[in-house]
Amino acid sequence: MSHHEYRFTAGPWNIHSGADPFGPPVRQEIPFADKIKRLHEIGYHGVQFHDDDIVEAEADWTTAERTAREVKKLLEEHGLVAEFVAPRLWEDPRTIDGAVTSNDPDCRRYALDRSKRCLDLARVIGTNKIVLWPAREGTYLREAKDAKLAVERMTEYINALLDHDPECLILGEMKPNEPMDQAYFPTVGHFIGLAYRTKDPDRVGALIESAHAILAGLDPSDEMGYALAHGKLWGVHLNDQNGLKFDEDKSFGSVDLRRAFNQVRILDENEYGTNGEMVGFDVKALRTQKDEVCYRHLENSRRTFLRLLEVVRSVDAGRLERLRAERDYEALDQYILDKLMGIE
Ligand code: GLO
Ligand code: MG
Repeated sequence: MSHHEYRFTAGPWNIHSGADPFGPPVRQEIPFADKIKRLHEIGYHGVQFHDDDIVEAEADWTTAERTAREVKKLLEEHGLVAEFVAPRLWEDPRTIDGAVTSNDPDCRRYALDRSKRCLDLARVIGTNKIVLWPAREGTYLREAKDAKLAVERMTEYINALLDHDPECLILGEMKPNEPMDQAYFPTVGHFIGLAYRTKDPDRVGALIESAHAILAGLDPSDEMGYALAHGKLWGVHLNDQNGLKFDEDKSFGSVDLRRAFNQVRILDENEYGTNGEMVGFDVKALRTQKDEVCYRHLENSRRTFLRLLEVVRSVDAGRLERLRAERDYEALDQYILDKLMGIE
């Protein structure tokens, strides 16, 4: 197995002032250029963007293009690249009841136009990947929308994006709930099923977020295995999640180290990254964190990934195979625990 290097990314939204639904910001807002500089200093290679992290959604195209070029230049000055751009479709009043699955055709039109523009922005900033997190493509109550039509609308929407940019790659980032009660595409399997219904399945894949899989009651590394088996794991949002509650975006490995170990293991065993895929984190600093240490969650997540990588690569494959063959899963269990405790 090759021992390739990993490239790490995070989004500007991962460095934030700590506001939550119950309280105001508790830290200074950090200028975008400072975030970029610091990401490079702490060992990151790229940046994930929403369209409006680059330029406000209402800007005319001339302004948008110019601003995107400036942002690209800034990235280049720090040796960074853009990993993807995601249309932030969930904040505009026109997407209150969904962007793609809204019952209102004007709202759906807005969402499609904005998404096409997102593809154009992605090109300017130097990536052909866009990420779709279908935040409001679901319902608060069953009777509000048509579940079958929702799938048809999502397929049409993706087809329109594939037509708009014949080189683009579309990565679905699925989450079962929050902000909606029930999402129409709660897991990676749902989205990959839909990918095969589009006009160019080879350009439709997935980004898997650990916390989203956990919220669906699933193991993130198994979800990754599913996408890998389809050749469709093109991005990850590694983080952690303590049970079934709001999406916590905790530092990678901070709740369940073994679950994190297994994510690193499946990625490394399948040489994730050798086709240009990056290791993205979607982690948030704890609200209690002071200004001067507000990047620590990003430093820690990267450090934990790299440390777990050493553990993964130190696993004795022959021993593992033997224990599997003997079906001695108790011994296997303890072997992995000892590895994680640094005893083996
Ligand atoms: C929220 C999602 C969100 C996306 C981001 C990029 O639960 O994880 O943060 O990752 O908007 O698509
Ligand atoms: Mg995410």
